[in-house]
Amino acid sequence: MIKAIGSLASRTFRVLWMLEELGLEYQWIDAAPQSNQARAYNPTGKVPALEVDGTVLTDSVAIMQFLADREGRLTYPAGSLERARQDGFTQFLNDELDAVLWTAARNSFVLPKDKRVPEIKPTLKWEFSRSVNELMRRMGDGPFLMGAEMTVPDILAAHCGNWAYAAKFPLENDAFNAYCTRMRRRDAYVRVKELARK
Ligand SMILES: N[C@@H](CCC(=O)N[C@@H](CS)C(=O)NCC(=O)O)C(=O)O
Repeated sequence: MIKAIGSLASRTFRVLWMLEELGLEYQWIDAAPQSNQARAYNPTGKVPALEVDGTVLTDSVAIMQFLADREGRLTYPAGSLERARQDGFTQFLNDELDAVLWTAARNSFVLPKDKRVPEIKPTLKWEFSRSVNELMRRMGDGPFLMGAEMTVPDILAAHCGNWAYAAKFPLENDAFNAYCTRMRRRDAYVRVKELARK
């Protein structure tokens, strides 16, 4: 039995997207970050969490990679050169896109008011744009980051694209915008969006 814990407006979206891509059965618990419900699964109150056979897993990218590895889909096998390149994309996205967006969020509404440094935001936006350009250079002709095969970092990249749009980051790279649009047309993505209306 799989339970996915966390709200759609959080990184939980990625995990639900992966579950839908893989066609796995799961129960979704719509818990806001730092809610009592979230803390019942993860003492830090952070989401997403994934409960699998009674064990709670945390951290969206680790969860997505676990699910892909377990199913042997949307990933190259561990130990292959392709997997090393795939993991390179995943690390790059975590370091250069997710971390930048998260730093902006922390300095906008997550940290206590007296700890926030809003002046950092223009620098973060500049860094984000530079990293998106580099991501597209690394992708080449696509249609996915690794070429013909969709893998874990594609969900991460497209989710960061959505996050950037919501956070009013500039999205000026046409190739990245077209890539995100393609990803948002996937049936699994649309099914997760529909969860909001249920
Ligand atoms: N590395 C973690 C980050 C989890 C995280 O920080 N989630 C946010 C919501 S997207 C959260 O729960 N924030 C509440 C907090 O930091 O107190 C992941 O990828 O899941």
